[in-house]
Amino acid sequence: MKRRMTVAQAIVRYLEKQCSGRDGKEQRFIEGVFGIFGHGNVAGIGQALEQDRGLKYYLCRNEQAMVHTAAAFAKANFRMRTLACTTSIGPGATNMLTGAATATVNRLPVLLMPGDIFARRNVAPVLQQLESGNSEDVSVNDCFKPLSRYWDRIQRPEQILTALPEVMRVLTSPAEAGAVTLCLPQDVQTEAYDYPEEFFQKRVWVIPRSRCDAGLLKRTAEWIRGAKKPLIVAGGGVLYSEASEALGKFAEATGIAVSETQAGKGALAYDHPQELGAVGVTGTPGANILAREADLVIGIGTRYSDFTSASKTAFQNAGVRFINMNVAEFDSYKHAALPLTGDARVTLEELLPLLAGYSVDSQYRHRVANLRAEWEKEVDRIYGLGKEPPISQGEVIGVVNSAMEAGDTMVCAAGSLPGDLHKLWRTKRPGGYHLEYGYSCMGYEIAGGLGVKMADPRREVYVMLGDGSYLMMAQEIVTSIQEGYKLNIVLLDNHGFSSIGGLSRSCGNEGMGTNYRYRQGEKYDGDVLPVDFAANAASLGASATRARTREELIHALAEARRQTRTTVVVVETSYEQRVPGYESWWDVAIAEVSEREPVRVARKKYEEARSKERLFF
Ligand SMILES: Cc1ncc(C[n+]2csc(CCOP(=O)(O)OP(=O)(O)O)c2C)c(N)n1
Ligand SMILES: [Mg+2]
Repeated sequence: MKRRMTVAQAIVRYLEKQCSGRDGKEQRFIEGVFGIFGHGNVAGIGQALEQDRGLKYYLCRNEQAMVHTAAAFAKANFRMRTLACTTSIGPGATNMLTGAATATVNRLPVLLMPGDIFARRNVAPVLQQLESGNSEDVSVNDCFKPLSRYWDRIQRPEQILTALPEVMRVLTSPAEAGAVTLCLPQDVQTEAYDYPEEFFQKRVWVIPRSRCDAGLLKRTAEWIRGAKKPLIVAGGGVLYSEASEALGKFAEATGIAVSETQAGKGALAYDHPQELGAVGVTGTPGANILAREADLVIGIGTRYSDFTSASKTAFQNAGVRFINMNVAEFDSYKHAALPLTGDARVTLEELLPLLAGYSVDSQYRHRVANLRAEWEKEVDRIYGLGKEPPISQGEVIGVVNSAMEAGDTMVCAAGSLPGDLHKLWRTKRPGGYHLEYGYSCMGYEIAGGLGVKMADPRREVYVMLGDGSYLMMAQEIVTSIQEGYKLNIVLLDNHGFSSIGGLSRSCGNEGMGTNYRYRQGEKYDGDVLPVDFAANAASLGASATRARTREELIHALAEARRQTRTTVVVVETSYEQRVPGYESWWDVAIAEVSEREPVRVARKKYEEARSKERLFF
């Protein structure tokens, strides 16, 4: 049986039928399609989506934002579901580049379908076409190649018969997941072909729980038994593998302490007895001290970004060895580790019986308990700073944390918030803490919050972001209102980029370009710019309020919870009052020569700190 359809109609029909499966659960993999139409997709994919309502269409305001929404949706679903994105050719397509990079860096599956220039070519150059004198096989969509885990351009209708299964294989592969880009020339989208009916059968893509090498697992048990100061570094892979319970049991049984990366935070609840919290540049003292001393680091689902490894200074024990559990072979070999290439949950479950009777010694257990207790005191101190307005960011974090219920999720991405949240946030369940910190992309926050809400509309989603991020991308508030997906947005207004201002000063400079103040001659040191964020949010349809004090913030958040539409609470926070760093360092290269004394001083300190960077063999 054949069915005559356009390429676009066939793509839509095919995607509708694809499911993911794991642990006996099965679900539709592509929940819907976000899109902005133009001449490059309106008559192709647009026509198909309008005629075939099996794949739900969502309208957004900006193509970059919709990719963030799709990635956040996938992250909140632990990569078991995602969304697709359709654009016109040219600027609509290239607007997705930043979203594609964000998704791929974070290993989150998203399907991008940018329109492309005519395959027929005779009408070139079409509106928005990039011309090239040395090839007719070039379009702006080639820019997606390094950002995509799979990239293809469909030049003939029958090519989708082999391309779409590849698209699905990569999207559902835990090791390969990232942006998948399927470029669709405007004319090809509308061409008809007799597609075999079987192509549109339901298909379940099982996301496997692959097992590592049995011999290496045995050796792992030997290494752990021989270790005096082991430490677990839990990354995003723990969450994607839904391995939190297995990790909790493993930590309890062995007594090995668990530290968490940004993507891995929430792997264990903050009050789990083995949980030491954040590790690395934005880590807690406990996690960082244990990391420094560790003779064995067990990395689970982590890619060891510089924030986790403190730019390769975190692990200072001369004899430190690594064991990495990771679905991606690439990551499992990092730091010359004993590679346990496989799924985190089954690996932990199979390892535990091999460690029967093993436990860390009582000194280690006491130390972990003490470090935990000291840290909780420090968090309480920062949560209760009690500064006059403008209040401190740490205190705002505490108030938002207390306003949330166990099932809710907090979303953030860039600025000074991620570092403070990583340290201070008390996470109650896996998925409750949603940080995009692979790309730390300003603008992800509200668009991402929308994806998190779509993943489970029953939960309250709290988006925390700075004034800089808000000004970069706030327009998806309109989408949240149009779709009826309510967000609780907390905007921390410190009149500029406090994170980068602080970084600039720590490098011996003066924070040029980091204040939202009027220009006065050479500098921006006039009055604060009169941006009215509450009025801005209200103009987009949100319910907006301002809060100056702790009490006003508590009240505003309670009000926001009662609202049924998106709310924005604007809090002015102190630019200077910072949460300190604890026992860590980050490599930001400082000018080797300068006319300025503070830069020379900073460079000297930098060179000393850098000498601690290690390679592992
Ligand atoms: C798209 C993008 N551009 C630039 C940066 C570099 N950057 C990181 S934080 C930051 C400032 C963020 O300002 P704001 O949201 O107000 O947060 P604050 O630093 O004040 O906490 C900048 C420019 C980035 N992460 N993302
Ligand atoms: Mg700011």
